[in-house]
Amino acid sequence: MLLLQFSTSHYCRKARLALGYKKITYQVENLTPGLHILKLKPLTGLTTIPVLLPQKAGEPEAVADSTRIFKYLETYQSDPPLLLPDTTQQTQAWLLEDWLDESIGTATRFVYYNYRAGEGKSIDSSLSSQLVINVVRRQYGITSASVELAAQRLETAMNVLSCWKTQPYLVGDRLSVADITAAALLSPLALIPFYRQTYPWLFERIVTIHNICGETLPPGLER
Ligand SMILES: N[C@@H](CCC(=O)N[C@@H](CS)C(=O)NCC(=O)O)C(=O)O
Repeated sequence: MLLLQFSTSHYCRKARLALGYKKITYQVENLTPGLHILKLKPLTGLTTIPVLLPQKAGEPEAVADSTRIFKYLETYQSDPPLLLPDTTQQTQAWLLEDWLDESIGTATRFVYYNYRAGEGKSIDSSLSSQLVINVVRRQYGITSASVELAAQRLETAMNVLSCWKTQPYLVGDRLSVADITAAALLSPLALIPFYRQTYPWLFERIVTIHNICGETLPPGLER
């Protein structure tokens, strides 16, 4: 299998965590932002990564979108399962997955790039890095007003996810799509001191889930 990705994308981290959890062997191809559209559009009709290419007869040519990748991987190899046996719990896990994917992953992106362009500039103050950050900010419409809204959404997310303080999994009694999605999509916050200091439990869970899935820890959490 081949995963088309941007190396720094938290949505691609989400796909890698699922692949790692299932111990599926795969390669990655890092696409160049901007030029990625030329490759993806004809392949998937979309412009976003991650995209998984199963590269096997009888399998789809390309699976686009991290949620579809979860569903595809579950049919490709059911063990260990990403889904919970109880249907009510699994419905709740998909609900969390969708909310994290559509709302919180975007909020993380806004707060993260805003930080990297301001207080966190010293993480990489090179011209090329700041250029990329500014292109991303323009591409996604990251302004001080939209960052404020995103930060409020993250505050709500921390309340919703605070059950992680006392229990290892967000839903049920084993790892699910909800845990993997939260661990990936909130991981960029590890570089922001406010989140590290205010929500230490979040980063403990993120580390544990990366270890379970055999995925390299995100920047800020490496040992
Ligand atoms: N819902 C999508 C979101 C993926 C997404 O937003 N990917 C971003 C990178 S983090 C992307 O490909 N951006 C490039 C573009 O939109 O052209 C998924 O889960 O796969």
